[in-house]
Formats: sequence, C-alpha cells, structure tokens
Amino acid sequence: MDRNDIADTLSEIGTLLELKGENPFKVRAYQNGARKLETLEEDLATLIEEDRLKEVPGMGEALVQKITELHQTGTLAFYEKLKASIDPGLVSMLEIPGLGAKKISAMNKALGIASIDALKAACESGEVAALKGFGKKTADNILQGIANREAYGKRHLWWKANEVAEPILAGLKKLPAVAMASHAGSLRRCRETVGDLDFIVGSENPAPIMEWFVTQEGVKEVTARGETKSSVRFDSGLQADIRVVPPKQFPFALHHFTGSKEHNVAMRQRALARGMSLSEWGLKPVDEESFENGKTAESEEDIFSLLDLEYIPPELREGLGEIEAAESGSLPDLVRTDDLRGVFHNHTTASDGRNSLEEMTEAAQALGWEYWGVADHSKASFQANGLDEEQTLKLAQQVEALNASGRFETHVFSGIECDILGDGSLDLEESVLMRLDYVVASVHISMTQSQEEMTARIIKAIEHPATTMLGHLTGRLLLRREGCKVDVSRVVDAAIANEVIIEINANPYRLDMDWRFWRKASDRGLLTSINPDAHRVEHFDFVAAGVHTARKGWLERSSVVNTFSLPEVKALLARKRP
Ligand code: DGT
Ligand code: CA
Ligand code: CA
Ligand code: ZN
Repeated sequence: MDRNDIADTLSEIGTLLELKGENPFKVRAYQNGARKLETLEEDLATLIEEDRLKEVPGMGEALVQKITELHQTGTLAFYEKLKASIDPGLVSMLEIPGLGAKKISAMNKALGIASIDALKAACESGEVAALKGFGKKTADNILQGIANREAYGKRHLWWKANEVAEPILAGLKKLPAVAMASHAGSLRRCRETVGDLDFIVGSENPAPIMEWFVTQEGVKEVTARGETKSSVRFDSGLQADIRVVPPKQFPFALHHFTGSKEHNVAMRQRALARGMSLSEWGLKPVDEESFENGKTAESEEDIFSLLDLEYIPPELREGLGEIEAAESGSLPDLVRTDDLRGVFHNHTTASDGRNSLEEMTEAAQALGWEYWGVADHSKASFQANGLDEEQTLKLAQQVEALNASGRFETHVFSGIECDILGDGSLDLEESVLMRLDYVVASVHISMTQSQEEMTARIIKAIEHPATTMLGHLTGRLLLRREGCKVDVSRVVDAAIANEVIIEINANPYRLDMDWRFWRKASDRGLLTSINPDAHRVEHFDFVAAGVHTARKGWLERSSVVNTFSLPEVKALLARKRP
C-alpha cells in the first residue's frame, strides 16, 4: 500500500474510533498520524527499511507498527476488527453533509439511533433538539443534510433536467462572448435519466461566460469555479458542468463530452487504427506532440467523416454497434417528432382525464395531427373512475357523433385502456371491445406476481382477439417504482405472432417498453405506437420523450404506426376487427 492509501486508512480509523465514542486523544493520534504521512519528506519505503519511521516526530510505537503492517501486507488486522465491530448504520450516517462522527456517537449513546431513518424520525419528533449540546438549529441542519444527501445522490428525470437546461443554453447563446454553445452528456444523448447537465461553449473569451454561468438564476451553490470550467448546483440538487474551449476545438470537445464513454472508447480505437489520436482537444497523428497541426473540423459531421463514418446522431452513441453501422452506411433513418400524425393512448373526463373529448380533439388538431384515439380506463381501475361496458359504448357513440359532426378535421378513434385482470383475461366483454376501433390492454393491478405468472398473464391478454396494443409493458415509474418482472423476449414473440403492437408509453416517468429492447424487437418485426398517455391536453407534448426512446431503440418510421397516414392506420386497425 502506498503512502496516501495508508494515510486514508489511518484517518478512517480515527473516524471509526470516534464513532465508537473512544478516547479523543486516541482519535487525534490517528488523525495526526495521517497528516504526518501526507507531508512526509523522506520516502516511506526507505524509512521503514532502515527502521527510522519511529524517529519522525509524533510517530508513536503503535502508529509505526500499523503503518509498517499496511505498507508490507496491504491490510491491517486491527482495522478489519474495528470495522467489523461497528454498526454499518452508524457509518452510513457519515454520508450526511455537515454531520460528524462525534455527534453521531453522542446520539447513538443517548437515543440509540443507528440508522438514517431513525435519525430523521428523532429529528422530526424533537428528541434530537432536546439533547444536551444539540438544540433545534442542529436538528434542523441534520434534516436539511438528510434531504440534500437524497437529492444530490440521485439521478434526475430527463424531462425535468431538460426544463432546467433549455433556458441555460438559450442564455449562453445570447452572450456576446459565445461563438457556439451546446448541451452534451447524457442530456444530449436523451437518456431517460441524467446524472448532471453538461454544456460546451466555444469562445476566445471565457471570463464573462464563467461569470454569467455561476451567477445565473436558480444557482444554489457553486461547486467548482475555474477559468474555463465550472460547476453549479440548483435547488433540486441537479448539478451542471460547463467547459469553454477555443472555437477551433469546439466540435472535438462537443463530441468528447457528449459521450458515451463506451462510444468514445470505440471512436478512439478507430482513430488509433488509422495512426491518429482522438480526444477532446482534436485529432492528430499519434506521433505528433501537439494538436497544432492536427486535423480541423467545422462540426461533428467532419469528425465522423475524417474517420470514414456516416454522422451518428447523439441518441445512438451508446457503444452498441453504431460505429459498425455508420461504417457500412446502414444507420437507421430515425423517426422524428414531426413524423407523428396522431396518438392512441389518452384519457378524458370520462375516466381520470382533465379535459373533455372536444378539448382533446381541439388540441390534437392544433398540433396538426390527422387523428387521435381516446382510451379511458376500464372498470377494474375504479380509483381512476374506469368505465363499465355501458359507459364504454356510450363514449364510443359520442366519438362517432363528434366525427360525424364535422366540427374538427382531426379524426377520433374510439378505444379503451382495458385492464388485464390477474388471470390474463380482459376487464370488459369481448363483444363490447370488438365494437371499438381498438383496445390498449394494460396491467394496473396485481403487479407483484412472479415473472412466470406475469409473463403468462400478459401473453394471454395479447392472444385476446380484441387486443390491438399492449400499454406500458412493465408499469415502471422511473426513479420511483420498479416495473413488474416480465420475460420481455417471450412477450415480444407473442406480440409479433398475434399482430399486437407494443406501445412506447411516452410519459417521461414511464418510457416503457425500454429503449434497450427495441432494436432487436423491431428487427424481428414488432411494431410500436408512441403514446403520450395524456391525462390533459398539455400531456400530448410527452410524445417528444417517447420519440427519444424510439430513436435510442434505432426505430424508423416504418416501425411506428402513428407515423402512418389516416387511411393506413384505419386499414391496420381493421385487421383486428373482421
Ligand atoms: P450522467 O451525467 O451520469 O447521466 O452521464 P454522462 O454521460 O453525461 O457522463 P458525465 O457527465 O460524467 O460526462 C459527460 C461525457 O464526458 C461522458 O458521456 C463521456 C465524457 N467523459 C467524461 N469522463 C470520461 C472518462 O473518464 N473517459 C471517457 N472516455 N469519457 C469521459
Ligand atoms: Ca452528465
Ligand atoms: Ca458532467
Ligand atoms: Zn395505464
């Protein structure tokens, strides 16, 4: 073990002893020992070899023995034993910003607190504030620290992160010093969640850009501030990084910081195979020192073309075969939001939606859609005011009347989001379902079945003659709830065999079926519909998130039925209504 690792271990020993409430002198001895090691002027190996470590001021016998053991064996029996003797709950409390071992130990002794949850409860109940030497302010600080730990540790939904990112990018582009600016990282690759925001700027004059970035509205904390790089944290815990580079370097930096790491590794290997070195700085012959005489690129397109590749859209840069496809000219012609001509899975005031059939139709028309479909809940979803057979038929009649009235140019399809019951049967009579234009079959109840049960249940629903499409396959809610367990491959097989569509539920919390399954599934012939699951007119906008999922899944228009024209869609739906 080297000097720095040994110093870290010593300082951890100090913390662990403090957690146990040990004698403060003993604690300090380890902390001082760690600092001594860090500032050692002579080589540690030499000192140990010549048995002179004990001559260093402040190095007691116990410390010398432990440092020597760590240096020679890489482990320390004393440390292992100490770790094993401490409740991991106490150690986890050290992750709370602003809370140290001494306070944790005191609260453990007085109140028996040994976990973050218990600590939170004790702060809320006033027990911590009542402790000698603590008080209300300390308890409030601890609660704030717990909240921050949760917020800072977590990932953020792409949709929400993008709402923060858009004004930042717009603000950057307005600055006179900015020649060019872009978002990068997972945000630009349209991952369903992002760890932090990344921005790349091209400019010869970074100072005013840095100043604007760290003082912009909503910044809660500046976590790093440099001449060309800074990081800030917003109230939500979301962090944003910015890097300013000379305009000449911009395309290379943008490509590098868009990632993914896997994509970058493959690109660098490709460059190396051509005797070139690719990095955030540029592209140059491997044997040249600097990037001065390297290749120039006006845009990312140029970088790909310098490496004999078609342009790879950011959504595909996940290191999953995009470079091979770009080399052979077989990248997909990815679906786009403006390719959509309608949507199918939507709710109205008839069940748990906020807007009426007419309001939704008006909004669909305003978006330029040729059609949209209503699919309110069925009766098993009673908490969502689900419809029974009679109410379902009544809604279908209203749809028919609205279409006949000629009030709107946008055609309305009548459908239902029919519950898949626990045994795989559908919630409404087959004769009623067959009178609707289409049926979205979804699982909302009994979600905790085993994978075997759930898979069989969903396949049974797929085999029902009235089923047109499957709603939100797993029922997951990103960052909130795991989806149910299901054998995706078998469900996809069944859907293809029964000509059932599997939706991409475009609600930003769902994005279900996941993008990772789509490339293979569509190669086998599966069709999708990008459905907003709108519960109010504004939710129609969710389709943009669903399009990201489709693009990350390599989907072209031909796999997405709601890019089809009205006559094509009518013909497709009619196949299930002989
Ligand atoms: P995130 O923020 O966790 O959602 O994911 P990213 O992809 O945005 O990752 P981030 O913010 O750490 O870095 C942005 C990009 O910069 C990343 O996708 C690739 C590039 N990058 C960062 N660190 C490294 C690295 O150590 N190696 C390589 N090859 N690329 C890196
Ligand atoms: Ca990032
Ligand atoms: Ca970052
Ligand atoms: Zn649903």
